[in-house]
Amino acid sequence: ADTTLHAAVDLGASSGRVVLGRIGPDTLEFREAARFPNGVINLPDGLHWNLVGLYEHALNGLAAAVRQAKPEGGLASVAVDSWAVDYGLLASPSHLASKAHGAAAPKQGDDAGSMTLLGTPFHYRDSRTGSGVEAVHATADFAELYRRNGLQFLPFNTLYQLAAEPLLAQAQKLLLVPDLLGYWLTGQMLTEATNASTTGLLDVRTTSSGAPEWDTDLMETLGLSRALFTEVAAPGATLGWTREELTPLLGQRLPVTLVGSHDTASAIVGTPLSTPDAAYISCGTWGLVGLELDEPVVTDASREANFTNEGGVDGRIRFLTNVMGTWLLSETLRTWERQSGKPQDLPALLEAAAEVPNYAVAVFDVQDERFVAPGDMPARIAELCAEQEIPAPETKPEIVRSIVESIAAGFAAALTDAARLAGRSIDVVHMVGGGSLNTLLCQATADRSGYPVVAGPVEATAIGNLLIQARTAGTLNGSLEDLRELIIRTNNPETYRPR
Ligand code: LFR
Repeated sequence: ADTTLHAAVDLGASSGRVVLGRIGPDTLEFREAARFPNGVINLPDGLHWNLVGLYEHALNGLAAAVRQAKPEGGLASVAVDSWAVDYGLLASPSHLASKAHGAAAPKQGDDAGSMTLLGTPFHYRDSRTGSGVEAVHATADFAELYRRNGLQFLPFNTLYQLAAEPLLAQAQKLLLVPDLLGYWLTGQMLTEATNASTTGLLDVRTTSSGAPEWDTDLMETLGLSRALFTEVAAPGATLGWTREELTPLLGQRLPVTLVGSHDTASAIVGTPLSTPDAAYISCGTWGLVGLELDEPVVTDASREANFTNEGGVDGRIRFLTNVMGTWLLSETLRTWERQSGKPQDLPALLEAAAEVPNYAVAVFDVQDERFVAPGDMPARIAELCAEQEIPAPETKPEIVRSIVESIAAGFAAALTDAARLAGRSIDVVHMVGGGSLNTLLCQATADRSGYPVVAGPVEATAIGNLLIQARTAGTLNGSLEDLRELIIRTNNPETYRPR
């Protein structure tokens, strides 16, 4: 057959899914084999993720995908992607014992097959990162860091988290979230390149080379041991086979391959960029707004505008900035749910929001830091509006409309910046991810930016994950443009024209 079946494990901040896809030169079909909730876990020492729970859901989802694929020829591979920057720390039992007894550290390579997860990994929205920022900037200021790693300032970039990490002294290895799941699946440790680029510890000059490298000098400056990190491997590499111990559950051993394991990297692979001047907005919890470039832009202007040069698949550069996405809306709904004890109907609220007259719409700065932590967003919006002396939205539809318009205003400003900083023009904007279903947001983004907005696919991340798996399996070949051709041929997008 000229098609193969693959399973994408795609973990987002508010939900995870296992997507089963059939891919071939003329085929791009997919369906959800499993979906499960994810979110912030509030513990006495801060905000965390339940990664072991996610692993369990992923395993059960993979088992379902294996069962569904069996009569159709079986799964050719699986791959994991997730949000960026967060990590688990690991150590072998003998390493921990020697630390506890004050003995000499064991030899390198000790028990690499059976390392223990230390503690409960933190959520990037945890506020401990504040002290990490101060500590890092006291050693290397932001301008120096930007020159080396090309990353926008986000208080939760991995290097800041590590400066505030209570378990660092005990750790032997650090694995980013998708790599940690990959380790639990296969027993093998690698750091996938696109996600590694979000740590702040990769040398930006190597990002577009196809062979990204850690910045070991920066690690040394920051007091981080190179031994804490594994080798960096590019998408398309094979991580390994699922562990024998998982076969009773999975039914067979499966090859686990590396794709763009940073969800945004996979989302951009899965974006049907239709012209050389196309821009993108990958809109889920965050709105990642920018351009795909061949070379990084590490200028004073790009640093001041807080644009990042993250690594894409095939050495592409994701030149983008993080804008507030649907987080503001979902936290607002959560607040109302808590207050009223009743579930909130988002489609009905969006419909009512569309009828709100312009004079009742407040456009506020969605990038304000107070929106990062979970909590009562309507109250924070009212507070911000009062400070800026703009009338605050009052009714639920007014609040929803103001949030949508304010996010769209943030998107429009970021698009203008992207074009200016990269010295390019933009002729079309592709909106992908969950936000592309929000017609009010798509239209507002077209209106406020002046560019046509082409919406979809919703599942760009899972598609990007599946396409790179299929290319690795030899079912597809060619450049990202060739892969995107397949999406363009099989996808039927909605276009929003600026009014
Ligand atoms: C989107 C995303 C962004 C990253 C943020 C935190 O899901 O991966 O690209 O900045 O989450 O990891």
